[in-house]
Amino acid sequence: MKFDNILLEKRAGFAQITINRPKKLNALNKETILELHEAFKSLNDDQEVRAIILTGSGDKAFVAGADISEFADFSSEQGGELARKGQEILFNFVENMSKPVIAAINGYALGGGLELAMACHFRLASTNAKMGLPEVSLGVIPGYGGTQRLPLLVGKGRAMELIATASMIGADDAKAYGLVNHVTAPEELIAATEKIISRIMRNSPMAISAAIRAVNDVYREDKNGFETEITEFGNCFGTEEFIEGTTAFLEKRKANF
Ligand code: CO8
Repeated sequence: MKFDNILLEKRAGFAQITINRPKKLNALNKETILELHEAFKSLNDDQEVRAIILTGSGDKAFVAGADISEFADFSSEQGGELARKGQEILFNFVENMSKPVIAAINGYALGGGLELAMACHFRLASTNAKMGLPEVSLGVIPGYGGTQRLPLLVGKGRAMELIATASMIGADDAKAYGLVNHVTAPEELIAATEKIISRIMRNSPMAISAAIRAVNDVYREDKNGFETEITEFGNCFGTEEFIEGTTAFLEKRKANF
């Protein structure tokens, strides 16, 4: 697969996607969103890939937002359609990936950029990261899930303040808010993310997928997360990975997943 706007690199057991439009601070244009969809889709089906890092190219930005030049003259219908399609093929798609997707926020994560990071399963940030949803300063609101995911991560009051003031917060505040899990020096960001992935890779990929589905159902009104948990829990029994995991424990050895 050939991409013009992203880089896709596979390493031992995991992959890294780097959004690669540094001159535009990695802003998400239509093509980039389509390429990201293709890349995530192929990695979701790739049994050799057990986790994915998502980051931005250059030392300034993760993603500085949706590409404003593309929607500045849109009608109300076109705007709604852009948001709907983007949510479906990228933001919700990432959230429902069967393996952990980790955002390594290496600079500005604004608007659609922060929304993309929030659709990932969790986030790390470098000390130079700046995060915010500045859409109201453009006369529009977050359209890629930001009004929904930010309150879930940081609480309603903080989300309302961030959105209404269109302000940015730094990495330490983001960590205090629960928006990112860890803060590192810029040059250590990818290594720190890989370290977490190496711990993920010791565990059962089948069980991790099941856990992602169950955790995601906390936030879905059409699902009962407790029921999902019971079903997914039951489904683990009898699988090869469950047999390997429990047998390894009883034999006092490391499981080989
Ligand atoms: N879209 C398009 N181009 C951008 C964007 C963007 N979001 N952000 C930066 N760029 C471009 C600049 O235009 C500039 O291009 P050029 O060199 O050709 O003029 C280049 O990137 C470098 O940017 P700056 O010169 O502005 O760099 P600075 O270091 O001076 O400033 C900032 C960095 C503060 C990040 C500044 O670029 C900025 O404010 N960017 C816009 C941030 C923003 O408002 N993001 C939210 C966008 S709206 C959004 O994401 C909506 C999501 C929901 C959409 C739902 C569907 C409609």
